[in-house]
Amino acid sequence: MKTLERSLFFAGWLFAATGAGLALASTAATVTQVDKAFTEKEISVGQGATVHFVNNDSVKHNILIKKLDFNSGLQGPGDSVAVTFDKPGKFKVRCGIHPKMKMKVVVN
Ligand SMILES: [Cu+2]
Repeated sequence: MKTLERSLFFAGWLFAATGAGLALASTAATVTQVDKAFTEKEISVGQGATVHFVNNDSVKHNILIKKLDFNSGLQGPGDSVAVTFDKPGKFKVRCGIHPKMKMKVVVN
């Protein structure tokens, strides 16, 4: 009986660990800014995910997400801006300096 209980416990633990691993896969993402453009037009992440916007350009950028009331201020070359998406939905991300820089984050 004790052995069976232990086996069930282990199976449950394994399932939980695997589930956590899958959840972790969608809790972080990186988008780069190069040549005055975002490297991704659209990304999908899980609710609660943190997206890192990395300025890999030679000019300053900015991260503006109206729906989240988020404004990073000036983002110099090499600077990374982290944004956590707590709510599901579609979020337009723009650069306040370069109007043509746009992308979308879909939070599931
Ligand atoms: Cu920009």
